[in-house]
Amino acid sequence: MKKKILIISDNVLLCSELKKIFFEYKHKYVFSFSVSPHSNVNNFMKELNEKVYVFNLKDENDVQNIVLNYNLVLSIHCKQLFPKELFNSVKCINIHPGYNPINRGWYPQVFAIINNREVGATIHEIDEEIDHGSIIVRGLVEKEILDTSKTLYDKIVRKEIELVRDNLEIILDESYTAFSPEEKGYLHLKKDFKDLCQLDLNEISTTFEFINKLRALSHGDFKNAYFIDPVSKKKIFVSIDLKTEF
Ligand code: 0FX
Repeated sequence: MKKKILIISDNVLLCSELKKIFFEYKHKYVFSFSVSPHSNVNNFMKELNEKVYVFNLKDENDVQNIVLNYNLVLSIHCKQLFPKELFNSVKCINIHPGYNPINRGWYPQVFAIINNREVGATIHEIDEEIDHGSIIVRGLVEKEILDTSKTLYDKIVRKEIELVRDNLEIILDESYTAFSPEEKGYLHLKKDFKDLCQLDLNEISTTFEFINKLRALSHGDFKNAYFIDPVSKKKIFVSIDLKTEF
């Protein structure tokens, strides 16, 4: 009998990139795709051209369904927390867009720019703490002065795809040797990102710190950094565009 792998995701683009790699192993494994209740399942089905299930990991029946029907769960930027009833019964592996344990949690590249920390991608086993379980493989990406959140994120996603491509066989047959993170590291939550977005017009910092904050909060068309106009009281959104001479 072929081993049954469940992919659970909230990131349709990455899921569709990784599907091509997963399907190279179709002769040995059965892959099923699923999303969280807050993702648009129709969008996933259209993009993946596959049946896509919806699993609510807060629902005991859904968790039992996964436990009974799958041999391995792969989380691809799944925004739900995994309950212990799930990861204690089935091996659950997470693909994280940060270098554990340095950049655990929300939008790792944002905090890596702000705090000038190394950043990359990690594939790890899921345990009771966020982005904390034993590390299967991880890799760094180069963070440069010209990077914004967007350009650094794109490098991280490329690293995630590379790590999956190079290690999928040992992940699927669970023949890898995982190791514990060296320390607790740093964990950032969604709230930390939201707090960062409001710029205080009276805050005093160096220009370098301010440029770094704007780089960290500039991500394509997303309206992240803002200040409140003292006159109109409206939010005014700010982002930065960096170029070299040549
Ligand atoms: O799927 P994902 O790339 O990752 C996020 C977390 O960063 C990650 O730690 C967690 N494991 C995963 C489940 O969720 O997030 P996203 O697709 O919502 O956003 C991608 C990038 O876009 C993000 O790193 C920063 C940027 N972004 C996104 C939103 C929604 C913004 O700059 N502003 C935003 O409002």
